[in-house]
Amino acid sequence: MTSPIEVLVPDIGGFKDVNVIDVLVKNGQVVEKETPLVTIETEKAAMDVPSPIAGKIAEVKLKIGDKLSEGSLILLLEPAVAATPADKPAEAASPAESKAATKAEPSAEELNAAPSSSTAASVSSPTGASTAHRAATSDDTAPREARSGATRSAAVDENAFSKAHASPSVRKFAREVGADLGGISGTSVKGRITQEDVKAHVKNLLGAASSAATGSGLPRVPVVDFALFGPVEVKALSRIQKISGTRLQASWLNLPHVTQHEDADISDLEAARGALKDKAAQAGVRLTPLVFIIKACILALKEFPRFNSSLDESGQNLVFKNYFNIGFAADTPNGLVVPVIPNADRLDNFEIARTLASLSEKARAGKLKAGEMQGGSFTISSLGGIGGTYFTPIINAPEVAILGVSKASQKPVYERGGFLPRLMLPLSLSYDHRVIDGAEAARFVVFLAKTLGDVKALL
Ligand code: CAO
Repeated sequence: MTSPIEVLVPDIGGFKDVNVIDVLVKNGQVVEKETPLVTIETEKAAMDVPSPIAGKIAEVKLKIGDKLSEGSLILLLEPAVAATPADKPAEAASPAESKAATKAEPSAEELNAAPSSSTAASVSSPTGASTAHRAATSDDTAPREARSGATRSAAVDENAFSKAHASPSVRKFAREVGADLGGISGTSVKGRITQEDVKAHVKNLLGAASSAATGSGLPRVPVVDFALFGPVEVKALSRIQKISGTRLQASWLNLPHVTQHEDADISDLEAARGALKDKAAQAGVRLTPLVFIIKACILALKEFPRFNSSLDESGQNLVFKNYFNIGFAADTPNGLVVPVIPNADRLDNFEIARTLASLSEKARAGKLKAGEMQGGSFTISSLGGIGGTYFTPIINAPEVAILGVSKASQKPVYERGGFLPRLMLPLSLSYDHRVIDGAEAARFVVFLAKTLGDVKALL
């Protein structure tokens, strides 16, 4: 077993306290001579410091963000057994030797001789450190590249590639995987492109290609390694979240959603609800505003039956339902569920309140049966007990509309020549625009608001 040698920062042209912007190796990793170890960045360029010899990394001694100067310790390296005399550990550790060894990336001339081997904008700096200059130097390299007749991927914009802000090792990696650096946004300091950015870009392209192949054709969101930016913790989604997530996404993608907002004046309703509180308590129920909102929705659905319909599988016919099964979104420790109050139109207010309470309790205890979440014809999502004003609920497809309810608050309303304090309830109706026109949706919410203001209709 060979004892580790120290690998130090070589001559980097007199720059001091330069930033470590990437650590390219890990403890225990086997490296070849010239394998890039770290990327450092001066005011002028990013440089890779390559390994002076082949071996195994014993211990990396720095991290991203550290500041280095010539002679700073980078890591301890166990030399490979087959080390040549020129690669003797003691010699390799000295900055002078490192200087000789740092010419890891091929020069532009070498590139011309061996076009397939590596980077576009990498040039050998006077110090021997391999650097990725930005705009200024890349202009110099571009003509030489052109003369070389190098074979490049047709999809790569060479000009943009050469101007991209990336270290030589990242450029080399991008060449190897055929990625166009010009089309990648860097996530590191000052927009520098990291190897992870290149990987994410390639994954995205592959993902897009595979979804195109499977027919969805949806562009994918970027894959980001969050751990690069700070400590993270990974927790699995709950079973309910996974199921509802898929359904919500299917609805969001398949149904053209529009949300219509309206305020309902529930001042009189609130007074009536207050007057009923004792009676409700005696009956063992809690009359929340949601009870009356359910009642008002049923009246609105009877007036506008399209909102209680669904498109059939062919998408060519509307199925009108002659029942009023009202679903309501319930927030539970395991995620969102939607219990259904069957035939809610046949229940009085106390019965609605009782069913709401028992289904909510079951939902929170995770005891809802599958049948208690099926057969809904219209859904209400009430955030009124929590707060907020308006939101855009996602339709519980194949239903065609959903009512979002927010917290009622006192607002000045201009009436009979002056402003009066009125309790206003924010309503947000999302609807499937394939089935419902905007004018019809506006009529629906206006009717609903009027009904909520009409206590007699709701008691
Ligand atoms: N405006 C003002 N106050 C309201 C209100 C409103 N719109 N709606 C409810 N409140 C009040 C209630 O009156 C009650 O106050 P009191 O105890 O003083 O009477 C309090 O807020 C709490 O009500 P609640 O939430 O317990 O009862 P609810 O009948 O309004 O709602 C349920 C039941 C199950 C729908 C609700 O608890 C819930 O889970 N809501 C979240 C739904 C959700 O997550 N939607 C988003 C889905 S999309 O991610």
